[in-house]
Amino acid sequence: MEIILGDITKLKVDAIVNAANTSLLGGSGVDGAIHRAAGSELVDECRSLAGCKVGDAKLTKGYRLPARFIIHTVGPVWRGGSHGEQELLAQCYRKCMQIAADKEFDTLAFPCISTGIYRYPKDIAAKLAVKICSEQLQKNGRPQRVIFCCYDQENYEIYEKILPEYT
Ligand code: AR6
Repeated sequence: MEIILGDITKLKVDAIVNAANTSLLGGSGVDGAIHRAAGSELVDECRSLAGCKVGDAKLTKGYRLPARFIIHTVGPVWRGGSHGEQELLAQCYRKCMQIAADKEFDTLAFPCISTGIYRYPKDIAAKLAVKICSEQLQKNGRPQRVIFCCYDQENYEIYEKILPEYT
């Protein structure tokens, strides 16, 4: 597991994860950036998927992205922490890791799901992300590289503190 500070749409990996909404038809934040960079064929494929539930994940091709595939997942909106947010965010990470293992991807990059527009506290989200990915790696032995792609310095510093506990 490693951390990168930067734009996930630039990463040449087997798959990047998109922090989408239940429509899967695009939005702002990282979702908007991914749709812009991948091109309009992406939304055509997304339309055929009939949406995605919170905590679930669905795979598409990467189109014009350097990444070969995109795993679209829908994180929970933070509503104080007592509305099942932890379990739903855990499910997002678990499902994405499981798809990557099933598809035999070597490299997978995550954004900090739910920590933007969906307002999930960054430190709680990061601890959960690293814990779940570590559990999945122990279970499946792959993907070989899991990248936490932080777009802001604050998230990067949070991950820098947490990751050594797991590696
Ligand atoms: N590369 C990596 N991370 C990014 C990028 C990028 N290019 N752009 C933003 N981030 P958000 P959410 C970070 O709001 O909270 C959309 O409209 C950002 O700094 O993109 O899960 C969807 O359609 C933050 O740390 O996703 C949904 O409606 C993280 O990505 C809703 O937003 C997630 O922020 C999902 O909200």
